[in-house]
Amino acid sequence: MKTPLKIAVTGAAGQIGYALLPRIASGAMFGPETPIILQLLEAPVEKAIKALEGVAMELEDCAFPLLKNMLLTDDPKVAFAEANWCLLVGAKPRGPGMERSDLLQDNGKIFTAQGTIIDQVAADDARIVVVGNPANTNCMIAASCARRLPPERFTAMVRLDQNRAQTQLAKKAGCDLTDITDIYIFGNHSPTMFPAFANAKIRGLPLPQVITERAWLETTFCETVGKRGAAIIAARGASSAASAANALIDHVRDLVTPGRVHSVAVKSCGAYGFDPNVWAGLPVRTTTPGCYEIVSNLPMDDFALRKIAATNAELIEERNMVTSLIN
Ligand code: NAX
Repeated sequence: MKTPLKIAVTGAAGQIGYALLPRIASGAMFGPETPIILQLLEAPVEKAIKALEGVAMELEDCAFPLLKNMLLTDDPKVAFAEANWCLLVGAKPRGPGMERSDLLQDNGKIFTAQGTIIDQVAADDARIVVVGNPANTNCMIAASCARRLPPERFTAMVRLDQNRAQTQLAKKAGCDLTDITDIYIFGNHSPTMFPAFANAKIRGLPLPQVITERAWLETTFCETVGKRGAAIIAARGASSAASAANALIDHVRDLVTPGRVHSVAVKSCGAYGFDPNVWAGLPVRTTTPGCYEIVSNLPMDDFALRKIAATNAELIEERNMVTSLIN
């Protein structure tokens, strides 16, 4: 049998954790041949640890053949020890009256600490994925604390936005979801992100030749995708959980599957005019399992360039709010 992969998951007793862990343990993330060990981290709070014990009991009761062991802890050094994948979901939610800059500061501190510890104790091949918001900037902070692990190992999740965009386009065109391809997310995981519709395809045809209502694409479509998280909170009374967990499965599965082209927030290195040191959603092509290259040659019209400039400006503004946390 293969050596089990060690998967660290933070915020494991939260709502995304609850939807995510059974899917990882069932093989949806790493395939049906890869045994796994889950290393689950929660905040050092009695209620959270108790809830985590309950989640672990349920995972035991699922009797997943691939799940070889579980470790529950409130100590990041234990959770990240020799981990091959570190899925950083846990973060503080924005409280009443809290400014965005306060959230950036509070959550930024979590990612400084976790980035430092991951760099010290995780496996040599460790890959880190940040989901906790503000995901792009938290990822930049965590990567800045690493000395051993290079920045390209740190990615943040914009896949939920890609999946949302794909569905909205299929609904508008009245086609099957799988007919929509090449739709990628540029920039921040926030309402400023840009789903680059002009590069998308429907059954291989350029999307604007099929959905000819340019005004709908520029306004309704971009706004619906950008504000989908808020619409779900308004309807459900809680933020996206099942779809976020599903997007993380897609993010990692596509990162370990050579040839896949998908949206991932990575260090931009200046692609498409982004500041070279921000983590921006970009199309990447997986080269070998866990490695990727940025797809940097897609044409961008004036509208796209303006949208990219706006989301880039927001990423720079976020970075300016956390300069004290960047190493
Ligand atoms: P929950 O509040 O349900 O769960 C978060 C969990 O993290 C809690 O159990 C909490 O105890 C734990 N936690 C807090 N600080 C921790 C720390 N220092 N170490 C370990 N655990 C810690 O939130 P949930 O709905 O699961 O969302 C988690 C994060 O995902 C939030 O930041 C949320 O904003 C973000 N999201 C990101 C998305 C994306 O596409 N990038 C989409 C979904 C989601 O909104």
